[in-house]
Amino acid sequence: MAHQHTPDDLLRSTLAAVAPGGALRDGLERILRGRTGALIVLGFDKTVESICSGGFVLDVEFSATRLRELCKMDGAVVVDRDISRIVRAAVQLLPDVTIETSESGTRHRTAERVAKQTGLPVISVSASMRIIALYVDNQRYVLEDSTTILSRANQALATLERYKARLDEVSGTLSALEIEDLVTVRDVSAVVQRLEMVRRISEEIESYVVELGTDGRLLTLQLDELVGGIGSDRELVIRDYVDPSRRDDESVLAALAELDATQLLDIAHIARVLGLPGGGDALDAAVGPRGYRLLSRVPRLPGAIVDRLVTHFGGLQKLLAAGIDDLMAVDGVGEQRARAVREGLSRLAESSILE
Ligand code: 3AT
Ligand code: 3AT
Ligand code: MN
Repeated sequence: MAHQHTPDDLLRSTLAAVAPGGALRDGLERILRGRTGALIVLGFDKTVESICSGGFVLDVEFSATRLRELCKMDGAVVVDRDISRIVRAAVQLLPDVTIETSESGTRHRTAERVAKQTGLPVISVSASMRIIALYVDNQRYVLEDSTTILSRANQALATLERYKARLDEVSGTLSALEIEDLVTVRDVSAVVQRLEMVRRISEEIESYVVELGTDGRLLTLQLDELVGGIGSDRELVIRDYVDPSRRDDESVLAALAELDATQLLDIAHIARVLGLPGGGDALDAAVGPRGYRLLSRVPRLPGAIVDRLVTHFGGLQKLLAAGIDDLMAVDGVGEQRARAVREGLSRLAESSILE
């Protein structure tokens, strides 16, 4: 596991470490079947050392079977941060008793306190309740079996499919309006809204993928098929319409990610995040794209050339009106490339009108 910065990252990487398909999960399942229970600290540093009492000092390669055997003894097992070696077994952990814990049994109280005191993930396998729990900072996370997670993931996938269909609709409309120079703030905001909704549900599915480990392979394929390439569209729409001198792409994307569910449904709110006029009639105000998104649909056009074309022409309409000679005035655009751009844009214009 890499070094962590936020609690969410740590939970995510811990979920990945215990996901099905890995040796740690295999060991935990064996312990669960053996009904012996376990208390495992994922990481060994000065703090952990200072709260370890008794037990054995080891330095053996980690394996599922070794973990299972060592957990048959009373006490805790400590493994190193990458879960490659087992460094202590049968130790009594003596965390600071003034740290609050909401758990009841001594194993679980200890697990929660050790996680809080050391900042390292701690796993408990309950002998009596037959559950595997992760303690990460202040969070407790009970692992579920893959069937349960998969059914939730499949529901999310069905939602994603609906969102994606709606996104395709509104972005197709945007393309057509861009070509006809009829875009309003509302049309842009609707696309940004739908892109964000798709991003959120995809992120949820990605976290299931992490948790499912090897049981989530099919899910990854389905997710990629639905949303591959959408990430760049979010940036392209923003670069098309947000004034870069007023706000940068990153902060707009961050602001969108922070909207709550109600704000996300409010088109005027989205318009304000984009820095476009939002209130009342302002949603019907006309706006025009710089052309990044549609130029990205022209095959084999390098990003540097797209940038130069946008800077040179200053807007999609001027690009659409440009002839071969006008295009060739741009640095790096020879006759062949000028024709490719011209044909690419014409083809987009034709296919948009047909929709
Ligand atoms: P056995 O010989 O197995 O009975 P042991 O010294 O090996 O005793 P365990 O670690 O198996 O003890 O703990 C058994 C139970 O004793 C677990 C817990 O319910 C209780 N226990 C142990 N230490 C404490 C404690 N400090 N406070 C309250 N209960 C404790
Ligand atoms: P179960 O749900 O019964 O597995 P529990 O929280 O009720 O867990 P117990 O008091 O029954 O915990 O203790 C079970 C074992 O947990 C006993 C010992 O092997 C281990 N354990 C408990 N406290 C500590 C500790 N401070 N350090 C190391 N091992 C501990
Ligand atoms: Mn117990």
